[in-house]
Amino acid sequence: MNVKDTEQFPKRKKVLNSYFEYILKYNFLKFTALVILLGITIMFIQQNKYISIKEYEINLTSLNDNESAILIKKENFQYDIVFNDTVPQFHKIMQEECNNVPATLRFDCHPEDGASELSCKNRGCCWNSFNKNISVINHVLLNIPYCYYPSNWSIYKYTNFSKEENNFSGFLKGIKNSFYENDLPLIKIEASTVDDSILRIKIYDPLKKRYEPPWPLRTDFKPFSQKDINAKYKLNIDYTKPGFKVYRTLDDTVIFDSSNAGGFIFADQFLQISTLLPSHNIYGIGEHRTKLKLNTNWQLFTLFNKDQPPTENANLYGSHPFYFVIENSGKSHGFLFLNSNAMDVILQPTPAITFRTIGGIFDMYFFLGPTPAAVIKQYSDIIGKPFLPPYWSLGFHLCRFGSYIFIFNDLDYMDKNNDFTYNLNKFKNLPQFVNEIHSVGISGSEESGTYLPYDEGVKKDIFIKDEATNQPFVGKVWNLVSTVWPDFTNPKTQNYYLQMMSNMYSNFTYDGVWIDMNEPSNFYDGYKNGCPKNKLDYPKYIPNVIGNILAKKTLCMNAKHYLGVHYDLHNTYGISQAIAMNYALTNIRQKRPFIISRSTWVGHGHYAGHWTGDVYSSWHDLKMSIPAILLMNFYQIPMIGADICGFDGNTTTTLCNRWMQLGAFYPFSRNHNSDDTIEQDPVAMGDLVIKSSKRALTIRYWLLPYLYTLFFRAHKFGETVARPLFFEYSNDSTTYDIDTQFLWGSCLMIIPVLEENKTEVSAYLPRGLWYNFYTKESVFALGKYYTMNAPLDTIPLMIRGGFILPAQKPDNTTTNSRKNNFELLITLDHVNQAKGELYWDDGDSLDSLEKKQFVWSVFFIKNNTLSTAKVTESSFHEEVILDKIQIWGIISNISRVSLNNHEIQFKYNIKENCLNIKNLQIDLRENFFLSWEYARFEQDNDNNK
Ligand SMILES: *[C@@H]1O[C@H](CO)[C@@H](O)[C@H](O)[C@H]1NC(C)=O
Ligand SMILES: *[C@@H]1O[C@H](CO)[C@@H](O)[C@H](O)[C@H]1NC(C)=O
Ligand SMILES: *[C@@H]1O[C@H](CO)[C@@H](O)[C@H](O)[C@H]1NC(C)=O
Ligand SMILES: *[C@@H]1O[C@H](CO)[C@@H](O)[C@H](O)[C@H]1NC(C)=O
Ligand SMILES: CC(=O)N[C@H]1CO[C@H](CO)[C@@H](O)[C@@H]1O
Repeated sequence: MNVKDTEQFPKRKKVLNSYFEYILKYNFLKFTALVILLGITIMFIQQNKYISIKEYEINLTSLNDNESAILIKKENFQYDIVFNDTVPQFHKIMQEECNNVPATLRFDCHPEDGASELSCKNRGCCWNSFNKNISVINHVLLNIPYCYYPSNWSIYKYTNFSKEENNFSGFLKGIKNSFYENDLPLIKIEASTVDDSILRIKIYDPLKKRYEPPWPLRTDFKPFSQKDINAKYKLNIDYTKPGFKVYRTLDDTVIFDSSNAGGFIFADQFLQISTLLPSHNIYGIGEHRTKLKLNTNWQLFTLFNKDQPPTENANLYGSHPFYFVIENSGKSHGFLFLNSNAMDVILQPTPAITFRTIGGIFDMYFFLGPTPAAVIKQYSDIIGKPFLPPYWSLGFHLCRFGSYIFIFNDLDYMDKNNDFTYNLNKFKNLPQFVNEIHSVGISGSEESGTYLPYDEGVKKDIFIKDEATNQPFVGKVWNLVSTVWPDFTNPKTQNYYLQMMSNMYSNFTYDGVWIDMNEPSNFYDGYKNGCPKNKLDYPKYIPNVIGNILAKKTLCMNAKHYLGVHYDLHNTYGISQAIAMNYALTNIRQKRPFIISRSTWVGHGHYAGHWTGDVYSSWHDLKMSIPAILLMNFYQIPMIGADICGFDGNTTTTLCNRWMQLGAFYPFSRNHNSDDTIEQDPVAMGDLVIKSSKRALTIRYWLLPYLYTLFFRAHKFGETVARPLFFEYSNDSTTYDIDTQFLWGSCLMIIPVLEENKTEVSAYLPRGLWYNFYTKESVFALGKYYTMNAPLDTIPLMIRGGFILPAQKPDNTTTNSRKNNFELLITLDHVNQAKGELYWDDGDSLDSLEKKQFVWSVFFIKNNTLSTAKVTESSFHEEVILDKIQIWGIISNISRVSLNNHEIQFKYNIKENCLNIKNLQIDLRENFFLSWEYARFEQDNDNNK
């Protein structure tokens, strides 16, 4: 849920264009003062309205808050303006340095409102409005800057640079001031590495420690060595400019170049770095509602965690300052700007990107790929790999915000009547209840001695505090009167939380927790009466946050945490809570914790999952859920789903029907809606929705072992679970912006219908052999769009040739499904090979991997033989029985099948080209091999044709 206050889109930066806007912007008193100063000027303006307004608007609007100006009258109504310039350094620029900057290479030198020629030139920047040709680009969210950095703008220069083998570091010395206060006079730049594929460059204050986030827990870094011959990167510094370049050694592609992109600034509350990008294929910079592939046409993304229903161009619940690029060669690299402050990220058609933050340091990581999947894996090496989920969490969840809040996963209820849905008695004994922590806050207004969480918190002194009084910071969320917030950066909070969660557990043995409102959300903008004037809440530059103030629906930025101020810690509140919750649940239940959290930050997926928040019941939201889910997989939060059928607003039968089908393939599959909307569980939606939900969810439950194996691989290797086509086909550029279809792992393609009443869908099939999941028909695709049938009760699915998927006969719950025998679905590729794997354990133990209590086998087919091999030695206490195998794509008759050299029964379906073998009773804890022979007679017949 969210704070229900509809908000406008953020105010866009603007250039003050008229005298009247100027009057509107500055308060009247100030204006009156100016009027007196200008005296005769006003008369002049009145007399010669048009021209003089046109002229003066520029100079008047150029004043910033801390500047003043005096007009000196000269002859014939000519005036000189004398500035009392509090900016110490005037930058001198040459016109030619401005003229040679093409429009796409303009980096914005005046991101605040009110840019004018004078304020721009005061920063040493170029001012130039556009000719018609340029300004006709319509619908740009961020205009092409009028005020931009000249080609050689720089306020730092390198000193003392050392390039010794084991020491690549240097200093930048300030030579001028930026417009932003408190520029750092001296900064240090330092390079280190993690391995051949990960380079880290840190730019920080060597004299005074500035805030650096404590998460993710860092691995050890080695000093960078330019002579490391294995390194996939090279670093190059041109000492004449304060930037650097990172190259991919293999093909000399420049993957980062900050020396030729304007405006490097390191002031106390304004840090900015830009780089040229090698291509327009860029992904990431979450959490935002966007297409999968980002638009580089002057796009602005703001990162500041906010209780904000997903809409385009808004800062949402999480912050992930990470992107990756597919270069023109098909190779990929990634970049993480590890900084937790509020920031703007700007993409422009150069192509180039700018990171502009208001605190912390520059801590930058480069991931050399060279495939998108390799970039994500390298990223996971730095931020931590996803948690291994309990098996039950992969089931279908149904819940509703209202008087009862619970989640269960049971397909069976669809066969019964609707009353069962909310009949607590029926589900009382299922283990799948999840506790929703409704608001993260603790009520701060119960009578002393009556509310343990508050009393204990005060006693232990673990709440976030007010800057002035040192008392708990009091706001309001769902609690009746007031709310205070635990400070999860205080080491004492972990045990406090453990105690509170244990108390709750003794009443109600929950299995998982769902944390909402932890951006953290507040019904007030800071306090009831806002935030007191202070430099953290009102910095000179405020990123383009919804609501235009940082404290909008959250805490004041000067609120105190154990580790620092809310200004620095806001974006990490959610992850700090997820870490504490993960610790509490692990200790209380001694089983794998399952946590879903709305607020996220870098590395969140190691502790918890996420859902995409308060989506609306609309076709647009259905469609946009796909990029949202794929993007979270990039951030290594594979446990992700959108509220199926939509959370806010009333759903419709046609929408909910298609959404249940798609939602069956969300890694986290949950139907959830608001309390003020119509019921939308499948049963309430009627026969069509029941039918298609059962159909799609039965496939999900059948494939749960495959899904679980994908989650295991994410946990172990930093892979994605749901992924876009280009992860598997990164050399096929047509796949780069496909986000209306996606894959589970390498081979199951999901092609949802995203338009009302459509019963056909056009889907791109990359080159290779593909099988229709329902009909087993195969097509050797040529890398083009195909039209698929999509009856109302069916979601089109395709399986790529060459794969082996573990499955299990589905049952009504995950617990029951787990007890059934296993099956293998095998699709041969064009050379009759296939591969796949199964990871299996008890689904709930904390230490299955450490204790080697699992089965992990790979399967492969070659020369008409299916063989298995264990990946590592392990044991497992239960039988893991493989009962059934189906092999698709066998195009001639089979005469004989043998298992470990013993002949066995089989069925060959000549119409479906499918070999079926049943009643196998193979225990997958043992290796086996199964081979088949083609009927000679059939083959001869074929040959004679
Ligand atoms: C400039 O402004 C400051 C602060 O308002 C004032 O103290 C100073 O006298 C002014 N200087 C001139 C030259 O007007
Ligand atoms: C547990 O239940 C009892 C009785 O309903 C109630 O008084 C108490 O507040 C509950 N404790 C927690 C931690 O929910
Ligand atoms: C949803 O439907 C209910 C019942 O028909 C109605 O009362 C409510 O106003 C609707 N809500 C919206 C947002 O349309
Ligand atoms: C889809 O079909 C439903 C039911 O027949 C109808 O109410 C709705 O208007 C149709 N929508 C579109 C976009 O055709
Ligand atoms: C009327 C007036 O003084 N206009 C000035 C505004 O500022 C620009 C740039 O400094 C001058 O060129 C104009 O003459």
